[in-house]
Amino acid sequence: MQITDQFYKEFHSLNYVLKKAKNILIIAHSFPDSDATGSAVAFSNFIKNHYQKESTLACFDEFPEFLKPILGDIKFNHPEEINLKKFDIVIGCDSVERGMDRIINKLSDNCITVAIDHHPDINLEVDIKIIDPIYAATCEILYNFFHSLRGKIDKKIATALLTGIVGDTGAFQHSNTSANVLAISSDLVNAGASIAKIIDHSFANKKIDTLKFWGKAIEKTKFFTESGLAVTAITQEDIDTQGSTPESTSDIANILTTIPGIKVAVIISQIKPNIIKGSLRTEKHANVNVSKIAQTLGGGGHKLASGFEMSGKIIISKNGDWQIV
Ligand SMILES: [Mn+2]
Repeated sequence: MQITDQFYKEFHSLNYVLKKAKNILIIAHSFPDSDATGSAVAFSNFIKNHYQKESTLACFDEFPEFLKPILGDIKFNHPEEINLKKFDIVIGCDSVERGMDRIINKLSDNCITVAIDHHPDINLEVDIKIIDPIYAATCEILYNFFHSLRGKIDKKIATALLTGIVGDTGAFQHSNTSANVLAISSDLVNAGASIAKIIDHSFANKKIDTLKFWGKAIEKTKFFTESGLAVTAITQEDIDTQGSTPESTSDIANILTTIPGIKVAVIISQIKPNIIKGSLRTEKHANVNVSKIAQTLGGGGHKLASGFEMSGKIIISKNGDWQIV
């Protein structure tokens, strides 16, 4: 396996700060997914084993129920319910502009901030920035950090890291599944992580509510096969149902882009009575830059995932067809 020496300096600084730190906070992003949760859990276990220190886990939302059978019955602390001033290091894991950005101004002046992320266009100002969209998951970057320290990756840590990798690669189906991702995953399986168990809980056991929500969206999908486009609409009524979360909505886009012949998925959601939000998703191999489309519509984002907002209302006709007026 090729272990990159990228982030050599950052890893060195992070290790130094962790050695000195007394109070460590790890924050996962809002609506935490497998990667955010897996990386936070892996990191706190690593800190316990490698540095013999406890750390605090925080998130603005609760620990995902579906991950408890794999990662354990863990609780996230709500950032507003802990004394943020006491921490001397705060580490944001994954999508740091969806959570860490909300606490960064409330920390003590001496606190060292660290962002570990694989999302593009992150502008959050931190002391140690370990960010590169080349990685499939934040858990992949964490693996490299643990490996660079020659730290022991036990079964618990391996399971948490693999949970993030499985989540963000769609169980090794997305184009971000690089040779390194597979090599790392193989090492994690060797350390005791079970791919079958992780996949079972991450995907197969989706709640019935989620499946119903997906069903409604897939039913409404219009396929334009000549242009490789799949467009669906999520009404306010759909959004108000149990299965609707930002995560389950983005899953719909992932499902649609895996359909042969579909290059771009467009999800139109009625986010306010007269405002619609469009989310554009594509896969790397489709060779489409959806941010250009989003920009034309007054929005933005990056090559593979972009969005826009505009006024409009989704109208469903009697025969179940829909249009935007
Ligand atoms: Mn991620």
